[in-house]
Amino acid sequence: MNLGLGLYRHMLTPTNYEFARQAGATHIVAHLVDYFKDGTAQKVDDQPTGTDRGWGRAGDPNQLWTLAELTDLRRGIEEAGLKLEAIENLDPAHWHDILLDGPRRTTQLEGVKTIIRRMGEAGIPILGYNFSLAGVAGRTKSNYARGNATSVGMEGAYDPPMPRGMVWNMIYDEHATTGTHPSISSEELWRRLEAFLNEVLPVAEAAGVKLAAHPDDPPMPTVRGQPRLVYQPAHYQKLIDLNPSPANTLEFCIGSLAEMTEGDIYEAVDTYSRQNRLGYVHFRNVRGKVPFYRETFIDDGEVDMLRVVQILRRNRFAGVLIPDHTPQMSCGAPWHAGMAYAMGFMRAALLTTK
Ligand SMILES: [Mn+2]
Repeated sequence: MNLGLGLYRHMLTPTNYEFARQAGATHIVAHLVDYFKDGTAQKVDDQPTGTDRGWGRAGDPNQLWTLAELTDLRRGIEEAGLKLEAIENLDPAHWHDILLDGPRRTTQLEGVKTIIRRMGEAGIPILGYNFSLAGVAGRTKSNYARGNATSVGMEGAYDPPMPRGMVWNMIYDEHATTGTHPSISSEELWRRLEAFLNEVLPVAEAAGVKLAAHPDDPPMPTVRGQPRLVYQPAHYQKLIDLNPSPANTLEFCIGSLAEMTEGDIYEAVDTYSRQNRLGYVHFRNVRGKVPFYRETFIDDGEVDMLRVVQILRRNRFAGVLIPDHTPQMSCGAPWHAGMAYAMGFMRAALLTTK
């Protein structure tokens, strides 16, 4: 089991690679989607929460991540003495009509296959994704965590209809006609996911890349009036059972799983790690359940994180843990301090459960 750090696009710099190594990381998970592009006055040194208009604008629909870009990224990280374990998330610009079953679906499926082939060629083993219409929306930010630290949470359901031109909490078409996306059924969303996996997993397998599915964040049955896929721990089994490919894995988010109203977090960790289906792990802690929860410092939530590591160890999980999100610490570098704090805890957990 290895310690990693997730870095947002604008943080993929040699200085942050040094920071990761200093904090004990051996691996990096890179976000290539720019969540902060033209967003409404969001701080770029914290996880995005956004407004009713989402986080910001999606990327260029006509520019897929190139082989050169991916190879340079991997090389830069290796030059710093680290390994690039995963790319986290697809750009809504590249797959909005796969999510929405829109007119560009076939073209975008080919685009995603191209990205996966290029990742394989560039030597990047995992693509984390979140198959969601509303995306990570409806969360609030306040001084929720210990010592008044700024953190993210939820203060009730969030179901304003989703404007046309928006998906995955980003704007992919600023010129979309006014109006909103009609709500679809849960069955329809599962059908779209299954069709996506059946198309893409054979390509991923051939390319030596694993797909890893994040559960819903926040794990509500609906957000913006649209259904969610994995908002209870048992739904992950349904996703795994859709396709037996070894490339069909999970971006296993302890925080999101702990926010779910059903199930037991330790049982969930045991069930899915025993099946050898974890791509990588988002290692974070929370208090409460949807629709009222708060992200906490790693040692201050309701989950016994050391017990989680022990279960992963027992089931021989050999992949990477990253902190996912942490509260912001009061100092000159709130994001970095929060991450360093979580990683120190994780390093100790990994050393003492061997
Ligand atoms: Mn997560």
